[in-house]
Amino acid sequence: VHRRDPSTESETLAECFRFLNLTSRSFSAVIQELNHELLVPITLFYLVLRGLDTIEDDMHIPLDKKIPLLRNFHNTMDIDGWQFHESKEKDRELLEKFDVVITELKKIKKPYYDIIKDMTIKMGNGMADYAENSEMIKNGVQTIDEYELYCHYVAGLVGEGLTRLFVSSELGNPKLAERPSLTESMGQFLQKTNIIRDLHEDWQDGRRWYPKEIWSKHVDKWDDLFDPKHREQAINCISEMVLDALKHTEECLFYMAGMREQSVFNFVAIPQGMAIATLELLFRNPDVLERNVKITKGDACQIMVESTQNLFTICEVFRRYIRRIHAKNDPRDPNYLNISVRCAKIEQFIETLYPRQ
Ligand code: PS7
Ligand code: MN
Ligand code: MN
Ligand code: MN
Ligand code: MN
Ligand code: MN
Repeated sequence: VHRRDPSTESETLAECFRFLNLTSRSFSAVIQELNHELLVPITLFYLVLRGLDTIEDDMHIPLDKKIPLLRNFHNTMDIDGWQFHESKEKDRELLEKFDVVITELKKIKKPYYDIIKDMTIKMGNGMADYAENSEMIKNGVQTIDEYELYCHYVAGLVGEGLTRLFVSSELGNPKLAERPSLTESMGQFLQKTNIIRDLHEDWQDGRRWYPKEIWSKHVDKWDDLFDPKHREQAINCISEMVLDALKHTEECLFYMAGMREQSVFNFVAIPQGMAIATLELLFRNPDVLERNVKITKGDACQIMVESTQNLFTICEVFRRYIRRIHAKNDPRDPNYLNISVRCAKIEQFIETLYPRQ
């Protein structure tokens, strides 16, 4: 069943894999272990969305240029030879040589290509809506509903596209396509974890994804979160964000129960395992307010091993980190009770899946 075969790879495809390794910390390894049928389509799906996200993230591109780039990216991905040389982002080399991605996209099966294109239309327009709103109308995301709609555009849609690819290739249970809320939860859980973790980095870049509905309960002004005088309140704000992310865990475990093929299981489970471990690390951690915190290499390796087995072992990963969050919960936190109940419910849910002797 193995996977990449460099001897038959075209030069442009080899270049695509080089970009995958260059631009992705978390996904490059799991993507390259994917079943042969989906290896190239998902690599290209990743690179198209990474290209789109590089434009979204680039604060040096003026809005009147950025918006049409985002909205038209699904057409751009058809234009032979298209390259973009005006980005200052870390991943700009991908855009500077994007023609190799376009060349390879034309070679994949039509159903896979159509799914990628459809998701690119929806994500590009969603990102553009938010870029327009946050710069011109108001300051950042207001409500939890708006926050979740953004997470839908940048991650829920990725999940939808991936699920359609799994089902279309017959590597995923067709029933998954009938349960869109499970897929949505998979994306929401990853994206919320990313947003909670990137708090300081995004603040420095002048972006704000924490919804006002949550942070305003803890501080009066957004910038106060980063003022050491308000450390306690800021930590409680992060707690509430973690609590909100934890509402997706049961549906994520349910989704993973629907996997039918080992390489696809690993591909979906590893990022989820990393996410729950990251949430535990962020929970009540003042470092989040100063820098980008990351789980250790050792923890990452252990999660990698445990997540690449079966539903039981990924449940054990979740159980372990939920217990640690539960144990770290602080009675002085205004959400102490809510967090405690949420953790107990998740522990109970896992317990009913796999009763302990
Ligand atoms: C196609 C594998 C498995 C049902 C580039 C995987 C940014 C967290 O913002 O790079 O740079 O800090 O750390 C991935 C659901 C998406 C959601 C989304 C495409 C899971 C562009 C991943 C990845 C659905 C928008 C990477 C959501 O974080 O972000 C493929 C099932 C890209 C998944 C962005 C974020 C992903 C993300 P940043 P990171
Ligand atoms: Mn982005
Ligand atoms: Mn990004
Ligand atoms: Mn250039
Ligand atoms: Mn981020
Ligand atoms: Mn980041």
